[in-house]
Amino acid sequence: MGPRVRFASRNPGKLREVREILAAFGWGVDPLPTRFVEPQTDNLRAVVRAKLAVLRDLSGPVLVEDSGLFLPGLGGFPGVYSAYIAEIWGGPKGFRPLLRALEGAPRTAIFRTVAGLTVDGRDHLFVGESRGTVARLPRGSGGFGYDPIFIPEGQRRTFAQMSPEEKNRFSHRGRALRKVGRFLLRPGPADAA
Ligand code: ITT
Repeated sequence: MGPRVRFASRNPGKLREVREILAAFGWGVDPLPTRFVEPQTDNLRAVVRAKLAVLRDLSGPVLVEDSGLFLPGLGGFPGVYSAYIAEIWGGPKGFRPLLRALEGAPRTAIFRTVAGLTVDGRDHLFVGESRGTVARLPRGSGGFGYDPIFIPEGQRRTFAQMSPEEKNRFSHRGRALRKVGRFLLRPGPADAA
């Protein structure tokens, strides 16, 4: 059995993607279901550092991540509140209030992931971004969360209309986690650019 990292998250969609992405680096991923009390902050890095602080005493590498959809047309909303907004407006409701709020506003969108890895008591952060636009109506049934309304730059389909491999190629999580994968293979300075 190859090397393994524990991933502390309660989101099964994230777990599936993190597994697929790190498998390409020869790393296995074990779930570590953890309920975090997230600090009230508008900063993904601060959320990730707070998650890592809870886990630092565990042995072996432990991974967390926090993601958000930032809409410049709505002043950056929902951003760090993405999980809460998905809970009340997502799923079968199709994010209708969010789509309505965007009518007449710029539809550009940035999906951002900050991944945090703690190894031997030291924390490392890695950032990944995917730029794109918000679709006028939800499309597709793949992925999770905001995938039916996010179209990455240069594409016509939403993340939810793509295969998992295709989404990972363009996604914020794919970009952040490939940095984690490279770091796990050859630890050096973390790439948190
Ligand atoms: P954790 O246990 O890992 O914290 P979470 O779902 O609470 O899981 P976040 O706070 O990072 O995680 O949630 C951000 C929200 O954005 C949440 O509703 C996700 O479903 C959504 N989201 C995150 N990554 C996404 C992706 O790749 N595609 C679509 N929606 C995504």
